[in-house]
Amino acid sequence: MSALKIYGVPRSRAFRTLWLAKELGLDYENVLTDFANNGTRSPEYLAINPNGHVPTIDDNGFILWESMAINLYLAKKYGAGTLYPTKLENEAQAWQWSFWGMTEIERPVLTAMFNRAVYPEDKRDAAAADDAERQLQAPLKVLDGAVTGTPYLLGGEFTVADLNVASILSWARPARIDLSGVPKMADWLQRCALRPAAKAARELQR
Ligand SMILES: N[C@@H](CCC(=O)N[C@@H](CS)C(=O)NCC(=O)O)C(=O)O
Repeated sequence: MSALKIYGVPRSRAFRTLWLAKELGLDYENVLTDFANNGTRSPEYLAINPNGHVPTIDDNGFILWESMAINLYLAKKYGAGTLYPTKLENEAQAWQWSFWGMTEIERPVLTAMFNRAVYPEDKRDAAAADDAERQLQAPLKVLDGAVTGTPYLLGGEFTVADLNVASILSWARPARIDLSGVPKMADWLQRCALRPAAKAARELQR
């Protein structure tokens, strides 16, 4: 039995943590708690995450929820000096990009994806999707600028900052977000997505 349990099906935000676990080479158990069959609402699951959302981790008895907090915690614990920056300022930049991803881009990417790819055709709101795509233009330009002249957000090496933001933007393709105006950002996203650990995590979604 693994000391680390990751709750959540791979097609959910648990993907972020599964990708990170693969980057770090962690031994983990993926508990396939699924919102589609109300697994996130069972009394057992609500006892560890009263929000009824995934992902949650149980790291040898330590329970943590919120995908970005989980990833920052695991990266710091198991990847300090590689995936997790050791310099205080760089650590703060990893937080900056993680919070930025959640507050500036996650909602509009999801809105576009749901209304272009997930909801049944007759429930899709094309105007809401277009509006969400418009909202993304400014933050995606910010990201494009941040990866112009540097391969990754914190410099030469891929870190948890890249993983956290790129995992949100893994929805950009099903959301059919036009990235032609942000070519550096599109290249960066591709670099992140082609990492063996990212591919291995996507395999879990099949
Ligand atoms: N801010 C949370 C959001 C978690 C979240 O909403 N997860 C979705 C799946 S991607 C979920 O559990 N939905 C099921 C539900 O609300 O019942 C995080 O990033 O961990």
